[in-house]
Amino acid sequence: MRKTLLLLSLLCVAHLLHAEDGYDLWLRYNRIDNNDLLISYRKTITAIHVAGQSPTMGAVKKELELGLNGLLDTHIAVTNKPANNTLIAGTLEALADLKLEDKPTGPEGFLIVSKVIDGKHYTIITGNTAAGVLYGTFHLLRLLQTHQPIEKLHIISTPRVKLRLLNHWDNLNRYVERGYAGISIWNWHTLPDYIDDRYIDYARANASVGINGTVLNNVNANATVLTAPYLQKVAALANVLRPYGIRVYLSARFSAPIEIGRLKTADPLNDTVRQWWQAKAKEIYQLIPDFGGFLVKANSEGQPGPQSYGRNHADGANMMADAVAPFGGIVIWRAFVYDPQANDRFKQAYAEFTPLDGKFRKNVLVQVKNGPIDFQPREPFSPLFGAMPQTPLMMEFQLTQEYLGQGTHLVYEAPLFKEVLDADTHAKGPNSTVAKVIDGSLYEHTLSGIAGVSNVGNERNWTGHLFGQANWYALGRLAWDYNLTSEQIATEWIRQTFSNNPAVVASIKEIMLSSREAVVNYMTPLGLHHIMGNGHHYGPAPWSNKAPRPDWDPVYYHKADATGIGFDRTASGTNALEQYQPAVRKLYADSNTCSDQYLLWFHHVSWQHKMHSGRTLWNELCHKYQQGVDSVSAMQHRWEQLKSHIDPERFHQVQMLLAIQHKDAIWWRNVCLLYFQTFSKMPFPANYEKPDHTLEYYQQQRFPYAPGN
Ligand code: BDP
Repeated sequence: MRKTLLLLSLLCVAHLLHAEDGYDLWLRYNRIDNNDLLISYRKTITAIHVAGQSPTMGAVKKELELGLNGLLDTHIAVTNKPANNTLIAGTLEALADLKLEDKPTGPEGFLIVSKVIDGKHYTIITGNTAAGVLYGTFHLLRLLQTHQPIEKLHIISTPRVKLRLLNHWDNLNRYVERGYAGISIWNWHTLPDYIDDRYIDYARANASVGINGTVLNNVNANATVLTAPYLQKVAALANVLRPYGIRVYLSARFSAPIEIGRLKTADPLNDTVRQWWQAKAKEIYQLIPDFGGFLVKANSEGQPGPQSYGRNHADGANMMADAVAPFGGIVIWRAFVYDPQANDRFKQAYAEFTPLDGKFRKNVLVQVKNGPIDFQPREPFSPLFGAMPQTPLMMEFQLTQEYLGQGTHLVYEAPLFKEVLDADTHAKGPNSTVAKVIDGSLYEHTLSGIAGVSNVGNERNWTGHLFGQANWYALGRLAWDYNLTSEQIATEWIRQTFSNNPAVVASIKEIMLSSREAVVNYMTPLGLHHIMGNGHHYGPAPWSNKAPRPDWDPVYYHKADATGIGFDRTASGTNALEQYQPAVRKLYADSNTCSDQYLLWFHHVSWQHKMHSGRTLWNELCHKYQQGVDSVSAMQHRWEQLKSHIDPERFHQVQMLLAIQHKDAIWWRNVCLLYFQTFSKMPFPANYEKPDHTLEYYQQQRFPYAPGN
């Protein structure tokens, strides 16, 4: 007895030590801390019955046991024969005897239903496939974690978007490009023999939010990943992820036939090159029968591509698409291209890709970043959305916060994602939202996809900043159902990650929901963009004008001078606006009616320009920068109030990071206003906090080892 007690208390201590370092993400499964609810849950579910034996059903069983034993803090029996109050999980086929009237839809959809059969109460989770059952399982666990009633369930859910992917920008040496959470979680050196538990937990986390694919390596790809020894490693990861409904994809380097195939060319119309890719695809599918396909960055930022051979993106994409088509694979071809010769980077992707609409194979998706430039705190939607009716376009969001304060700023990105998805392209009249382009419904495409550039690394809490987890979470949830609101998603995440206490939920929600506008305001208000430091992209450097190419320089984007500030993209400027439908153009074309948010995206306006608030542009700029700083102070204040409600480790981490964020917000404000003042020559408004340094001081700051560069 004493021995058991000792063991138990040791286990408890171990549990406490590791309990709240963030590793468990939103899958903490701690005992329900509301007694009435706990009692009612325990009554509703007294046993688990899992029908079927596949690896995925094994994952279902494991998760149900882990989740329910933890949440209900009791031992839940796993039975072969369902008795009263059993939770039954199985595919529709396996549960045929139950004769359910309602059916889940699609290959990944699920049905959760409370049913009385022959006088026995059951909670049933079913899907057309085991993957559906898995998604239903996580949904049910989420209901418990967020303290929802479960006695009378009737939930039918189907994902709106087919491919819900993470894109890892992870190099084979484990360096993560734009990674702020340690090194890559993929330990290529010890693969395929060593399977880190983290791989499984990564799979669980993704499955819990419906993410069903992962591109393992950086878009700036190394061809080595396509060599036989590395494919063995990829196959080992595929085996771990498969039970969780996750397929692996690889970024493919276009010149791989030269680099690892010893060919003289990578010309997509060359027969030997085509055969090389076909053979490579065959080799991959022999190892990984459900391999997802290739992601390709071509002719962009120095990457090789079809244009090097006088061919176009469709020629390149189609060659690879033909190679994977016999095996059911797809090619995701990125539209992130720009040209230093062009007068406006904004226009390049549209210019290169719209003429190719209709020329891509059926198994090609073109992946477009949310905005026309590059993951800025706020961008208008990319004009490509709605402009390529015959091509399925996939959305690329960036979870890793390259331009949003990197690893140290708390920025909840769901409002950014939603803003883009909800934007109306007017491509087929009103209500042709970006979301409808992406889910394929606007143009009746069967392929559809959303990708998030991963923010995951090997740091204990996965994302470096604890709140980065919320962005990973939000991507999955929105790809599953983009009609969820940012607030709903935040609420779910907070309840699972921190607490169900209404006051805690409300406070953290305030912090999260205000954070995106805060970062816009203290970095790039009123439509400013791309004014950060070159290379590492950390911190402000609006004066920069010496990058190897002009379109990497902040001065290219803000165009501040004695007359005013902003990029004229109207007919009197580069006319990028022309790439939008007339109804969208109308929103932005007139500097007097264009919303403040996008003003400097589309107009060069005078420092005296009268804003909607009645202030001059200069004063509004000062006001917005200050507002950004104030919002961060408010976030800090709210967090401080939560001290007694959050475990010390996570509380302190976030507290310290918020202090950095506050310091950085002040830095951004001071630098930008001091610098722009050299053009506006206007005084700071009376109540303005005086900068603590001169512009020269700020200009001399260097960050040689800023991460992720
Ligand atoms: C830019 C990043 C660069 C990426 C590139 C891309 O700075 O590291 O390689 O995007 O998306 O934002 O290809």
